[in-house]
This record gives sequence, structure tokens and C-alpha cells, in this order.
Amino acid sequence: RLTSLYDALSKRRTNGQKSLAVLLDPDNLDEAGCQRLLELSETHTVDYFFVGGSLVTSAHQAALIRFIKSRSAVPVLLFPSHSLHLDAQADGILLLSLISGRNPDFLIGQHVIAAPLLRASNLQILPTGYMLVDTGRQTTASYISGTTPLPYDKPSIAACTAMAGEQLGLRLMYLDGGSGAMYPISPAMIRAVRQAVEAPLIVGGGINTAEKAYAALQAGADIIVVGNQIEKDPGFLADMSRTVHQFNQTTDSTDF
Ligand code: 1GP
Repeated sequence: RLTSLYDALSKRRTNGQKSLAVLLDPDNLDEAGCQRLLELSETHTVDYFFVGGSLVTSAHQAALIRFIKSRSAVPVLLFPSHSLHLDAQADGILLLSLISGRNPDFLIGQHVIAAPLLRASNLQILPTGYMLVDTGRQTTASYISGTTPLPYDKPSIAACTAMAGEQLGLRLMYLDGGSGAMYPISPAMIRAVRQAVEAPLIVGGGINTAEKAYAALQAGADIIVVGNQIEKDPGFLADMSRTVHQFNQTTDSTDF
């Protein structure tokens, strides 16, 4: 089923409108921290909250989503690493197939387990080609998934991977350097993927300055994801919101 969330994303992509997603990791956020971010998101536009992480050790995820949904209209998308992390309170799910890796469990196995639960829920499904990229050190995502990330300096492998994902029917692409990456994905790789597929492109991992966000947007990212830096400094949410949404006002969308 194609969904209103996907339609909105796709429309934004066609219009060259960029979006900001704030990644909330249930392990790293308490209620006061969440409240602060929700207040900031009232004055500084946040387009999506992604909720999840490669390793969720706490039982806070359900409470966190309930808290957000009771106080904010920003769509909540699950960013799960495991079928156990489903939660029907969210608006939608990035149904990730880890196409950079060769571990069948994360390509299709978890999805088989999740399928009946997803069907019974009202979650909007966003089929997403998920590509982990080597950004200098082993990330939790790559360790937990038991996969080798894409080489940092091989944009053409990323482009062909995304192309194959799109041909298989995946509707979004996500290039991820992993949470707390030492450096973000290169603009060259973002550009290569952008040129290879039509699908809206999500980029995250190690974006901790406005300049890095701007470079990713300019290279063709449609959605920027920021987690760690906002956890460290909630005020960074305002900088990111300004960077992403000013980009929309100052750039000719036909460039992309
Ligand atoms: C990781 O793309 C996200 O999956 C966000 O990364 O925490 O480094 O911002 P950061």
C-alpha cells in the first residue's frame, strides 16, 4: 500500500523541498530531554521524528512514542533494527532492507516476521533501501547487522546498489554513515546516488555542523537526519532547522 506519508515525501522531492528528520534514540533520551526537543520543534520546523537505534537496550521506546504523539503533530517514523521494535503508536515505519549488506536476515528475514504484525497495524509502510557506509570506524549498525558497509570512496558501488534497490521496488533510499560517524557521507557519493535513482534520498550519520548539512543537501539529499549532535546540544535543532528550511527558500529546485 502506498501511503500519504510517502506521497508527501515524493511530492517534496519533486518540488526540491528538503526536510529535517531528528533521530530520537530511546536509550539516550529521558522525558525532560524529549520535552525540550518538542518545545524547540514548535518554533523550529522539524519534518519527521525518527525513533529507533541499532541497539535498543531500554524499554522506553513505547513510552517515548506515546509522549511525542500526545504533544506533537510531527509525524513519527519507526527506524527499527529488529522486528521486535515495531510499535503501532507511530505514524509509519521505514521498512529497511539493508541492501549494502549480504545478511539475509536484514534483507528479508526480519521482514517476514514483521509482515503479519504490520498488516494488522495502521502503520504506513515506507519501503526503504538502507545503505550503511564506512565512515572510519565500525558502527553499532554494522556490527549488529554483521555486514560490511559500502566503501566510503566508491560512489559507483553506492549508485548501483541504490539502482538495484529501486528496481526491486524500494521507494526511499537511506545513506547512513552510522550514528556518531567520524565524518559524514561524501557529497560525491550522495551525488552519485541522487543521479542513479528517482527515489527520495535520506542521508544521515555524523552531521554535526550546519556546513556538513548544507553540503549533503547541495549534493542531493532530500532528508537530513541528525541524532547525536542534537542529543549533545538540543539548541543544534534550531541551527539544523534553519539550514534545511532556508535552503528551500534560497535554492532553485530545478538544480536537483
Ligand atoms: C544514524 O543517520 C543517523 O542512523 C543519525 O546519525 O546520530 O550521527 O546524527 P547521527
